Amino acid sequence: PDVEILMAGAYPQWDMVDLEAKYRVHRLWEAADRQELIARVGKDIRAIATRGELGASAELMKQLPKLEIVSCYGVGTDAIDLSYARANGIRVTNTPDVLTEDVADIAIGLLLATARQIPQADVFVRAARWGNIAMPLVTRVSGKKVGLAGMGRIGKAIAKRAAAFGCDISYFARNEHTDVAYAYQPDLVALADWADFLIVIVPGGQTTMKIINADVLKALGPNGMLINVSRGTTVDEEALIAALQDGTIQAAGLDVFLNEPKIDARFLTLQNVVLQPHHGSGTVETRKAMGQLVRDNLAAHFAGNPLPTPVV
Ligand code: 8YV
Repeated sequence: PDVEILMAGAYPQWDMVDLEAKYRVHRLWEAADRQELIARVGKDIRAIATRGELGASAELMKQLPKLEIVSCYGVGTDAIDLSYARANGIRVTNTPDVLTEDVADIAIGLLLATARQIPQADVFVRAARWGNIAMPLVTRVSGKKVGLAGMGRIGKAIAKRAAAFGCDISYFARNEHTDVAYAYQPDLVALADWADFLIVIVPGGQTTMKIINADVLKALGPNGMLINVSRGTTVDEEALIAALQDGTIQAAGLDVFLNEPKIDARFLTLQNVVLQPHHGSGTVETRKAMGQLVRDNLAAHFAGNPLPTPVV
């Protein structure tokens, strides 16, 4: 293999085998000294294979003078400096569609787990409390009001599932979506005030930074629950932790956090949160399709063919 690629984070073995057969792969995450690796091989790197949460900074791309493409294993490209890529003629690809159903599944799974306290009930049984004390009564999901912050591909898939539970659905987004019949609510505080459950599935990045703030949480209220399957950056975590501690909201189900995987330790002490290790797309089926799409984009690029899923 003569094309050199830099990988920002690990992919499953089936992708590594294929990538290593086709390219000279440099594993940034395994380097004892990343700067030394970049200094040594950076001048020959023509592609970065990254992951949604790792992205590619301008600082990294600047050190790769022959960089042509950044292929992201993930749909969210908020951690990739797209304006730097655009300005420097670097192509960017992502993995849309293939993960939509799984992320929508985990959103509903987290909603059910949080409201019905499934993890807590599991602990209750394992700790042999059953029969000695009563399991606390929990909160119904079916027929409730679901507020969605975000109505993109994944938002629509979540809404479809929530509708099957007989829930009323209203959504916040930058613009009204004319292809859905759900009620548009351009005011996020008003949406939170209306909703029993607020599910966050907006893209990450500057425009959605901390949009779930103290005002939104206050409006969601003491019976309200927050589900986040987007990015840690969309939530003001200080405000969320305070709201969970003092009962401003009832509970939260979270798949994403700031500083993953070294998340704020206070989350681990809270009984009213259900935690997931950023695993919305983490099924064998979806991860195989994501890896295939990353490999297809790289192969198309180096063959001079149109990219299957370009972002830039
Ligand atoms: C991650 C994601 O990329 O698609 C996204 O935007 O956040 C995820 O699918 C996944 O954890 C792989 O790194």
